[in-house]
Amino acid sequence: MLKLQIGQIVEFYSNSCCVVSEGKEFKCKIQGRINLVVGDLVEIELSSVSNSSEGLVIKRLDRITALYKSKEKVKKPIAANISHIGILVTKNPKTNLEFIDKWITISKIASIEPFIIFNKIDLLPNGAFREDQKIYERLGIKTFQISAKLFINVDELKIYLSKRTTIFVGNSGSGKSTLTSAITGKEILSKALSNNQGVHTTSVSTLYHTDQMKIIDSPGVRDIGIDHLKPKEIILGFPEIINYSLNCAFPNCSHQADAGCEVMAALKNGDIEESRYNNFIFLSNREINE
Ligand SMILES: Nc1nc2c(ncn2[C@@H]2O[C@H](COP(=O)(O)OP(=O)(O)OP(=O)(O)O)[C@@H](O)[C@H]2O)c(=O)[nH]1
Ligand SMILES: [Mg+2]
Ligand SMILES: [Zn+2]
Repeated sequence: MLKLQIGQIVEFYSNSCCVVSEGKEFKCKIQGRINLVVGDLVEIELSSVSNSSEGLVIKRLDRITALYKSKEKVKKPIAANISHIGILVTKNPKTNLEFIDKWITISKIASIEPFIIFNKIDLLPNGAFREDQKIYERLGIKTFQISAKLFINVDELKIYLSKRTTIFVGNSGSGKSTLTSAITGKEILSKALSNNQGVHTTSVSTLYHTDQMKIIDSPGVRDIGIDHLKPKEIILGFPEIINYSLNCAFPNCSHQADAGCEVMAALKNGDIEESRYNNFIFLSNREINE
């Protein structure tokens, strides 16, 4: 006898996965060639007689949201059914603003809310992130300044994450696993910063449930591929540029040297941040640059 249940993928490997359904974890094989990713909702087939913790994924339900990146020019899903992306930003390892703007762009295009977590403030003088914080708060992007290790401002972040499904993204060593552990109370190994570089670095995305929220801890990346985005789509990651571009004198304005360009005017008087403008131009023109 077989029974069917709905569950959510909490870890996905190349041809098997771990699914949580009705509060229980099942190691599942996958029927056929269903394309799956962490966060997917699936129908699983279980044996109704045995109390086994094994099952078979037979169907994927429609995704409410899906976050994509590109790898070697191929579009790949990173996670499904998430509402928020927490971008971890640190001074060590150094996170650059282009990396942040790329993540904001792919999340806005996926209708997922991005926010920024400045981490490791215990190692820094007061106000070390003030400039970066100003750039993003002006855009209405929520920011937090925390120490995942010393639990500074983690409670405030927990309130924000309540009832949401959030994926933490960022460079390797930025503290995603440390923060996931601080929030969920689960023991998660973090990357040791010793000669043993790379030990306990996260290798697969894992979804953790608490009563209040769901968190996905993802492997660190140095860069995020966005080749699947067309140059014209990039502006969707730059709402302040959309705003000013609506008043440019020419509808096909390139926002670079054109007469009557309101974007250039806003850049000159400081209403648009230079780093945001430069990243917008760079990412929009990247096919030409490559
Ligand atoms: N001082 C300090 N160290 C931190 C903080 N958060 C994380 N760390 C340290 O930074 C190192 C990397 O932390 P991880 O949580 O493993 O980083 P990660 O982003 O999960 O790394 P990957 O899994 O490789 O992507 C560990 O040695 C942590 O103890 C913090 O707020 N303050
Ligand atoms: Mg990790
Ligand atoms: Zn313009």
